[in-house]
Formats: sequence, C-alpha cells, structure tokens
Amino acid sequence: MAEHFPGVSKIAYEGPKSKNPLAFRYYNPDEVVGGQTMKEHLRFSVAYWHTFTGEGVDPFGSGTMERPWHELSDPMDVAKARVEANFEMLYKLGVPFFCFHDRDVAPEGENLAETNKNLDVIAGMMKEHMQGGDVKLLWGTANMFNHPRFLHGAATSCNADVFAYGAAQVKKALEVTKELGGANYVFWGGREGYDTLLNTDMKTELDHLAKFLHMAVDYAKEIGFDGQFLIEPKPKEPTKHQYDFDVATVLGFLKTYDLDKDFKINIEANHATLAGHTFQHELHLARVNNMLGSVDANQGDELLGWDTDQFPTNLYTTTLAMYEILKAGGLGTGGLNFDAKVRRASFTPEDMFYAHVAGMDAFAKGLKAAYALLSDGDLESFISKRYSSYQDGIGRKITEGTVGFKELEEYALAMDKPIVNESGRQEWLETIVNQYIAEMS
Ligand code: XLS
Ligand code: NI
Ligand code: NI
Repeated sequence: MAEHFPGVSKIAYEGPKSKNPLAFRYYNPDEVVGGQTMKEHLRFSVAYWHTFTGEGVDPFGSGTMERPWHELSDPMDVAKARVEANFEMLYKLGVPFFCFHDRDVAPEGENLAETNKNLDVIAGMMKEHMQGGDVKLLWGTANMFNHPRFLHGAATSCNADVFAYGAAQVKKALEVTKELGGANYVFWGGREGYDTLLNTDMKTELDHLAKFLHMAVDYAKEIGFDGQFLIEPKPKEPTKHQYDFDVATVLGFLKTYDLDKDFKINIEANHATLAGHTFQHELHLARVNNMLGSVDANQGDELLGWDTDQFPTNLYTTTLAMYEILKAGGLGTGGLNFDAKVRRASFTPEDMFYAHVAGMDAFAKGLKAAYALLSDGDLESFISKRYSSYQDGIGRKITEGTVGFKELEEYALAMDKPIVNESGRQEWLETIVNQYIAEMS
C-alpha cells in the first residue's frame, strides 16, 4: 500500500517545551490522569468528511486543498485512496476512532442499488483495515442534505418519496455501521427545519421526524445493532430554523415523542455558540439530564455568525468542557470527534496533521486542568456552600417538599431581620480557573 503522507512519521509526545509541530506537547496517550489513561479519557476521533472529503470550498471560491488522491480520476479509486489515507493518518496520530457519513466515503451511483454497492465496497475495505482492532468506528450517519432531492429536508420533507428514500438510506447506513462495529449512530438534522413558515406545517414535520426516528430505533432492534443513538443539536444552517435547535429543544422533542430512552445527545461546540450558548452550557444541561452521549470537538469564530468548524485550540473552553465530561463520569460510548476543518488557506497535507495535533493537545491540557480543578474541589466546595441554606431549616423543608405557599408566607411574615445574601464571587472563580490552566496542570 502506498504511503500517502510520507513527510509525516508517527507523532510522539515531546512535552510542553517542544517546538516541533508534528509532536504532542500535552497529549501523552499512556499518561494516567485519575486512574485512566489520556487515551481512554479522550477517545479522539477523526471526522472523515472534513479531513478526507472536504476540498476547502467556500461560497466565494473553489477548493484549495492539495491531497495525494488528486492525481486519480475514477471516483471509486479516489474513494479507496481516501480510505487508505484515513487509516494511515489515524495510525500516525494514534487516534483510535473515526466517523463518517455514507456519502463521504463512497460516491453515488446511477441509482440507489448502485450507490449501496459502492458503499459496500468501501465498507469492506474499511473492515479489513480495522481487523487489528486498534481503530474503531465512533459513529456512522447518513448524509441527507447534500443531494438536490433533499431540498425540502428528508424526514421532514413535504414529499413522501423523499421520506421513503431517506429511510432507505438510513436503513443501509445502520447496516454498515453495525457491520463495522460502530459504537453509536448519529442524527444531525441536515435540512430538517424550515426557511419560512409561509409554506410550512410545523406540526406535521415534527410528527414525521419523530416517526422516522422511531422507525430507525425499531430497525436497529431488528438487526441487533446495539450502538447508542445520538441527536446532534444545531440552531440554524443550512435552514433558518433547525428542529434540533439546542440541547433544551432536543430534550423537549425527545420527551414529547417518547424517544428519550433511545437517544442521547451529541454536542458540538460551534453549534452551541450558534445557539447563543457556551459549549459548557450545552454539556452541562445534557449531563444533568443524563443525556450526554458524545462530542463534536471544534470551535467557532467569536466574530463570525456561522459554523466555521475550526479545530479547537481555546484552552479555557476545552478545560470547562472536560470539567463537565469528568463530572458526567466520562464519555461512555462517545468520544471527542474533531468535526473540524483546516482553514482554506491551510491547504497542505501537513496542515491536516498540525490541526489534529493542535486539537488533541488542547483537550489533553484541558483534561489535566479540569481533573486538577475537580479533584481539588475549589469550585465544587464553593457551589455546595452557595446552596447550603437548603441543607437545614426552611430550605430543607422546601427541598423535601413538606411546605407550600402558606407555610412559606408564615415564615416570611415572621422574618424580623432583612435578608442577607452572599457574593457570587465570579471574578475570583475565573481567576481560579485561569490558575489551574496556567499553573496547576
Ligand atoms: C454539521 C454537523 C455535521 C454532523 C454530522 O454542521 O456538524 O457535520 O456532525 O452530520
Ligand atoms: Ni457535527
Ligand atoms: Ni457543525
């Protein structure tokens, strides 16, 4: 098998002082943090679509990427070269997972049967590469947004033929995900949303979306796929309003349609910020509802209002994200999937590696800082003290549900001194977080 990235050898840990862009500063896979290795905690994954299929296209210009498979012309030859490149890259980075959409990995044929055949060829090749067991599939998914047939959406399309076509596509994607031992299956809404209510029956669309997801759950049971189903919230883009807007919206949708036992949530940092939330907020809300499934590890640009899908390098964000993940007890079957693309001007093959190294280091540093912060308990003890008025007296009665408005009115009328509050100390707490990132990890 030809080497696709001869300029890059296996990336090693060289420590925080290294200036080698093809070495890790913080990610030391076998280093133990709180009883688990970094590799076990972080469960990194490469996103096939950005790294192997993406060409650097933007609304104003064509592709810029230089990739080894560009010398090939037959679409199946290109697809096969990408598979080899994927496994070479995973090996060189020491990344244990990857994930893909059906259409990222294999081209469409003349009809669905031919398209499925192409997918089978590529999946067979992937299966061979995975035989050693070092690399696993984090999740599979179906791309139901790119082809013109999905211009009104897939499960929420006004056209029943499109619903049926999408169902056939997900059926196949589930079979392939099962065949490759995928740990999860992801639904990101794609074009499930609307651009104008003037032509939209929202109730019908939401009912159809729920029906579609129930069918997927039923089919997974039928074929014995026991991976975790995930929904990935995103508020807008490509449609003006996406039905899986944010974690809170998805929780409500899943509960309304009796899907909450079958799904968890895949949280993407850039989608959180598009929804006007921090990444930490989305992780936190999923965690306290036992719905944290997996993470699309990227970041947006604070000054741009769209999904820029950049590699995550902001240590403050990765630290607070890892804090939530540690508090959740880890990622379970999920992982940290780099749903991120190199910038259009970072077009060389080395940039693909520099970018992943940057993301892996940022999360490794975040893990160390978060672990130290959590185990020292600075924030935890502050928070528990902040709510301590609920531990006894009237607070305890409120918590236990033994008082109502009448008893609380009696209590308030009997207060003979003004109420005393304590400071929230936000600035001091922010200093503590900075200290853990800079000094204590
Ligand atoms: C797009 C989404 C997509 C999902 C998988 O914004 O992030 O890439 O992760 O369909
Ligand atoms: Ni994503
Ligand atoms: Ni995204």
